[in-house]
Amino acid sequence: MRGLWFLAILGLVAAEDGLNAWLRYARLPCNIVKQAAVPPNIVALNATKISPIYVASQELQKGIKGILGKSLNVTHETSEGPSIVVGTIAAFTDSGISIETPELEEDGFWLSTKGDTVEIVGQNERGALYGAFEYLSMLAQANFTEVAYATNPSAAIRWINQWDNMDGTIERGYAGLSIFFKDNALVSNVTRVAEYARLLASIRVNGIIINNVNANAMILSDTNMAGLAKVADAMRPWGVKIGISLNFASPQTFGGLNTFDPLDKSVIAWWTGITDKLYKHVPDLAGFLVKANSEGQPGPLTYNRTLSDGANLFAKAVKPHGGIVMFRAFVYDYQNLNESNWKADRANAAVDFFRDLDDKFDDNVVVQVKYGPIDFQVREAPSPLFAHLKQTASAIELQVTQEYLGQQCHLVYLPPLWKEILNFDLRIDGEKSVIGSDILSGKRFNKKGLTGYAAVVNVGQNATWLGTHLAMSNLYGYGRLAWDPTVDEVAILEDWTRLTFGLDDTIRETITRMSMESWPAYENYTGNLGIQTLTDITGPHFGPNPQSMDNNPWGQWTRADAFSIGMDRTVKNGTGYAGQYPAEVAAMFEDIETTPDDLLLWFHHVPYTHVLKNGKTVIQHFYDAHYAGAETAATFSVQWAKLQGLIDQQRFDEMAFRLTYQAGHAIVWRDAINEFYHNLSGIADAQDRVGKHPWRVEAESMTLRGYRVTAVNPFEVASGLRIVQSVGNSSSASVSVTLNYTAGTYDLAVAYYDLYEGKASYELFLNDKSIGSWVGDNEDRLGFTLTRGIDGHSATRITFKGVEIKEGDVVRVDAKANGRETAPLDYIAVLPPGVVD
Ligand code: GCW
Repeated sequence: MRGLWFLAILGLVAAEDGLNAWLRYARLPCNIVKQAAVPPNIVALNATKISPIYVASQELQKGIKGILGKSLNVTHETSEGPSIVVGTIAAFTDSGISIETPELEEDGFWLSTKGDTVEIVGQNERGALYGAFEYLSMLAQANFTEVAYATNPSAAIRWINQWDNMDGTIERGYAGLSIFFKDNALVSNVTRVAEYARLLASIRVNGIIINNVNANAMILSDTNMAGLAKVADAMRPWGVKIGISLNFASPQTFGGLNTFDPLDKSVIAWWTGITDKLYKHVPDLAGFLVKANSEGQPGPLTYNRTLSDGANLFAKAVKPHGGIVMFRAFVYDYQNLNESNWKADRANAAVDFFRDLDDKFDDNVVVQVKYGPIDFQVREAPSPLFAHLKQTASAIELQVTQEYLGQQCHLVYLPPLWKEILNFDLRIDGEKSVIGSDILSGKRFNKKGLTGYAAVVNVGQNATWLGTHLAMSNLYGYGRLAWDPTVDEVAILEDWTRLTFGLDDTIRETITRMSMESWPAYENYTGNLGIQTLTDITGPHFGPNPQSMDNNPWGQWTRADAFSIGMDRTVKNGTGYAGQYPAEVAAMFEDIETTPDDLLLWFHHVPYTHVLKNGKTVIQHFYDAHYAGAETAATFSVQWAKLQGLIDQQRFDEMAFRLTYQAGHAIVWRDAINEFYHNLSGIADAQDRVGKHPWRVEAESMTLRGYRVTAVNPFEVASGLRIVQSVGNSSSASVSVTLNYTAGTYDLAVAYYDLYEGKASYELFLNDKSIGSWVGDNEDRLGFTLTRGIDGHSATRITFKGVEIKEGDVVRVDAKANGRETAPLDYIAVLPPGVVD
């Protein structure tokens, strides 16, 4: 015991794998523990083991033991003397404890630590559990102030959408296989499911759709319904209700009917029967999520029925059971969009499809709207559909999954992005209509109780849940914002950091700074001025591929040509999208003068030489922003390195690896985008950096043994436009070069390509002395969507720091191909301190 204390004082904490996320309940230092006064007993006003109140008492006992080292008793009867009492308002009243709480709404709670008794009072059991987590969060952050306050959720719907497939894979999953499904059935071991529910309860998430919106009808089989019941049982004690995504064609593909027409009697009867059966297995099923007529999914339009006919079909089936239908607004024609039509615009789709349906939905339908009209891009204008749903309840869809935002291999803290949207005032009918606090709260259109939030999350079997420790601040932040969209994004980070890594100021300041810099940096190096994330939209959505945006029907166009760039979405001359906003907002976006720079190319098509409000031309801003973004990303691993010894080794090493990877990949992004637009526009970089790399030696210019020079597609992902690949698959090969730099200490970076299905090995030498070796095994270490090509996704680099180099030294890389990996090399950079290239 004494040994542990000693280690804790030194800050040498045991290795952690991330499984407990922000619920670690790590012991506070002794001097702080001394200041804490907690009552000696816990009284849980419900003794039923599966009740959230009982769970709350167990959590309080476990947490206080961990944080303060104190063992508390749990009883279920009120007693004399100080205690922590947790229960619902009704239970408090029944026990004869008089409490005076302000009005509590569903899931709300009252927490009082004044006097010698701690009162945790929930409007319902779930609320009481939230209150217990709140109290534990305070203790874990050494916040022992006396408080007495009530808090209520801003919105009733605070859900997660998992995109888990029934075979156990996850669509856009970067953290391993599903914790819900295996071999086309629900898992039988629900340990991780319950642990996930615990995490969700602590951030006040109250519902989860567990299967992919691209849904498999097999989820409705008898066996799978029994499996759903088991999953629901595992999550219910934590106050998390489950729901499922439906495949619209199920009556035909699974039920054997010859139609799935939503107005057909046999179809209606079939869905009613299936729904009744589901509710027998899961009596508190939250409801259904439906993706219809989108990206090849079946839907009512097949039968010339409306989207509301489709939604109401399910709404009627769940109505008697108290369920709701989340109907996705992500409906667009993905095959017939034609870029040669200047007026064509995918961004128009949601409003075009839903505008006339506002009075057509049943009252238990919620239209679920992605935050922007395209698809989770690095910056989007807020969806104008919120302004058209006045009679229909709406929920916003956010994405914790970093599909277009670095796939959890890049640090990108998302609450600042979400808050741009949530804080946006749509000025509907000339009145204040802030998306978060007015619309999603249900206040603006009197829809309270039926509005809110859904976040796509790709939690998988990886111990870190999301594949990487720092991405967890996004999940935590989602819960905090869904409860209260006005919470400060820095405050969220600071709480999360203390809970996840302890109370050290350096840790908190460092992680907060890096995280707050991360979204702007990512935007800078992947696509700015509202042009979207310039990623491979016909591929895995990870690395750069700007030309993939255009000349296809997907509609994420940039309309970039040799002279100009951007989508003209004005009413006067473009697609008319700007006119989908209420008048004041429409006028702002219609006029180039009042459109903010960061959405300029979202709304306007301009020459590369157009001068921004910041005084730069569009093209020069592109160049500068990409350099600035990569430079900021390069500081992350340097900042992180300072935390060595303050954070346990396991989490330190795992993050150090990823942040170093990000620094390298940010340069891949920077160069690809800059090369591409430099080539397209023919306009020189005023600072003469693009295409110039004085500190690089291109592999194609080295002495090659067993290697040959090849081109790459897209061209801009290779420095100097060429790479080398080894000849013959498993032969050993090498590249070498005599350096011609003045003597000094340099970082040596080797740029190579790490593909799926192959693990080439490499060793770097300086004058025959080994500097280090590595294997192309990112597919095992990173978890991003895999690629088999030599492209912007596989481009990566490794850096060896502080190497002494003098003129005439010979650098050599020996390599062995493996599988698909031909040990492809792009360049070696010899970097003086401070140079990012
Ligand atoms: O963002 C796109 C994704 C698809 C996804 C779709 C959707 C589940 O690339 O993977 O499908 O959106 O949101 O329905």
